[in-house]
This record gives sequence, C-alpha cells and structure tokens, in this order.
Amino acid sequence: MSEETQSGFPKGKLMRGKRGLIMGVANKKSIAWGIAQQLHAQGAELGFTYQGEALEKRVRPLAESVDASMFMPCDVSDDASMDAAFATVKEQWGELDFLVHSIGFAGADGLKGSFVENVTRENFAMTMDISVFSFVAAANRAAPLMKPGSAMITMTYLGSERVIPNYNVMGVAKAALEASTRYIARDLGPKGIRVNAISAGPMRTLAMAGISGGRGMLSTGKAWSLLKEDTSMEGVAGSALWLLSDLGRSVAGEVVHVDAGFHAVGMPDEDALKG
Ligand code: NAD
Ligand code: 0WE
Repeated sequence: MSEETQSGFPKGKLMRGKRGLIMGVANKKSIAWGIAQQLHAQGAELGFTYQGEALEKRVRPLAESVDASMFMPCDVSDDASMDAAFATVKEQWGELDFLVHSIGFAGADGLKGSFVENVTRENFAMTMDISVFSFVAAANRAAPLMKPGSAMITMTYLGSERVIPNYNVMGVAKAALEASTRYIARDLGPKGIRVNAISAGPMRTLAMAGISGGRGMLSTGKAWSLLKEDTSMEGVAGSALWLLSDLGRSVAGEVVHVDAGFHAVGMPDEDALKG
C-alpha cells in the first residue's frame, strides 16, 4: 500500500529534485492547489505566485503547508509584476524545472447571453490579455531558466472547441490559449522543454461559483460523461503530474482532456436525455 500525505495524494518520488512555480492558487478549491499538493506529495519543491494583496492571507497558509520556498505576488496583467516574480525565481533558484499556469478571467458581461451582442472591445482584449497572453509572457520568462527535461502546463476547457452556453468570450480565449500552447511548444521544443494543456471538465472552484446554470452544467456533465461522474481534482492533478514529470517524455503541444470522457460523446445515453 502506498503511504498517503495529509492531502490524500499518495506519496512518491516522481518529482524529487524538481523545482517549479505554481501560478493561480486563489483558495483551497483552486485547480492549481490540487496540482500543487500532488506535486508536493511526489517530492517537488514549490514556489507560488498569487494575484495580489487581497489573496495573500488565503494563499499563504496553503503555501506554508507544502513547505513552499517562494511566495510572491504576480499580477499577470502587469509586465513589471511579471518581471519581478521571475527575477525572484532567478535569484533564489537560478533554475526552474516546471511551470503551472492556472489563470483565467473574463468580465461578467462576457460570460452571459449573447456573445456577439454582449462582448465589448475592452472585455475581449482584457480576457485575452489575462487568460492567454499571460501564459505566453510567463513561458517567455520561464524558458531561459529551464534546462532540457523541463515542462509547462496550462489549464483549458472544452468551450474552446465547441459552443457551451454562456462560456462565450472565455471559449474564444481558450481556443487562443490552446493554439498558443502549440506555438510555445514549437519554440521551446528544441530546448527540450515540453509544453502542454489540460482540458478539465467543470469543477467546483471560485471561477465556477458565480456562473448562472453552473449547477445544471455539473449534473448534465455527469449524466452525459462516459464515466458517469464529475471530473475529480485527483484526476486533473494526476495528469498534471504525468505531464510535468519524466513520465510525460515525448508529449508536447498536446491538449489532454480530463473530463470523465465528456468530450468524446456525440449523443448522450437515453437516460441522460430523460434526466
Ligand atoms: P480559481 O478562481 O481558483 O483560479 C483562477 C486564478 O486566476 C485565481 O487564482 C486568480 O487569482 C487568478 N487570476 C485572475 N486574474 C489574475 C491576474 N490578473 N493576475 C494573476 N492571477 C490572476 O479557478 P480555477 O477553476 O482553479 O481556474 C484555474 C484555471 O482552470 C483557469 O484557467 C480556468 O479557466 C481553468 N479551468 C477551470 C475549470 C473549472 O470548471 N473550474 C475547468 C477547466 C479549466
Ligand atoms: O474557465 C472557467 C471559468 C473562467 C471564468 C469564470 C469567471 C466567473 C466570475 C473566467 N472569468 C470569470 N469572471 C467572473 O467574473 N471554467 C471552465 C468554468 C466555467 O465557467 C463558465 C462555464 C464553466 C464550465 C462560464 C459559463 C459557462 C460555463
């Protein structure tokens, strides 16, 4: 039997000797936090960035609980803030073995009703800046610190490939994020740096909380899925571990669906339509 850590993630050595930066923990429900616990349980040394002042209080105890050796603010919409965060990584570690980008945001008007009518120029640009360019900007700063065998991941959602009610401008941003993943992977591939994305099914996080019809989406998602279950944090974190560890060798430019098989369904079972 495998020993378990306090977090419930089984202990192992897959990330022993590796150091990485986790961007996007807001609270204990954050996908980035699930991934961080998994990587910690496998021996990784972690650094965290948080969005700003308001989140410090919430994120600090989490970072401390996994013995984080770096903890700093980073607002991805601000170049100086990004520069400062990666300068600290360079100073304190010199090298970086992995990067987790788990950041996305759209103004509320961009996430409801008619996409074509509701999205404004400002909303579109801001969503793309925070949800897409931030990964490009982080990758560009992380790459010089990475040696062959290093890896990066970002988080995406099926709304990039197919229309999901209300996901709207975020779906457009996720399509650009997935394309960016492939182009970054092309640029960094020759340096031995692997870049991939995880397309997670709906999860009960802060980003999901304020969504109209969010609960219905979770229950429909479960009924339509191949596994007849919600997407689990363990599953998402497990795939992150695979992609960021040496188990992920030869995988680059990939978008991995971790969604209980929902993405593969063209027509649901009859009981799902009735329910
Ligand atoms: P979350 O709210 O816990 O995480 C989103 C993070 O983005 C927060 O930590 C927030 O502080 C950060 N952020 C937003 N604007 C920022 C800025 N300007 N600078 C720095 N950080 C900023 O929610 P989550 O569900 O864990 O989302 C993480 C990622 O996973 C997002 O990219 C989201 O689109 C993606 N995703 C979520 C789901 C889901 O159902 N929850 C499914 C698939 C993909
Ligand atoms: O990527 C996401 C969530 C992204 C998100 C959520 C919010 C809510 C609060 C980005 N920006 C904001 N801005 C806010 O003001 N997911 C994959 C979860 C999600 O969000 C949806 C979904 C799903 C699934 C929004 C509409 C429809 C479905």
